[in-house]
Amino acid sequence: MLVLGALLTVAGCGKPQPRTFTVTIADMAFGPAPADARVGDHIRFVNADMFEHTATARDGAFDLDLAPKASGEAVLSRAGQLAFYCRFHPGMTGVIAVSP
Ligand SMILES: [Cu+2]
Repeated sequence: MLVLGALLTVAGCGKPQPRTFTVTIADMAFGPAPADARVGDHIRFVNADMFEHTATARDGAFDLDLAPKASGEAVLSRAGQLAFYCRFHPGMTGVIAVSP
């Protein structure tokens, strides 16, 4: 019992586990960005559209080429406002607020 208690304490003190959020692309637009993303979390971009799109970070952090019905994943590596867009359709934009 003492050992179990110690293990639980250690696990509870660790960094939060990275989570994976999904941003769906449909009808030539990025869906809503997650509201509480943190550094280390993953963003899964799912292209549900019938056109090819990209999910491209303006700061160069990632550049995912997404064929129709394909998906790709990016890791949020630093805090701040992460702006992204589609290289083929510059009107397609989004922003994720990333907490430290
Ligand atoms: Cu596009």
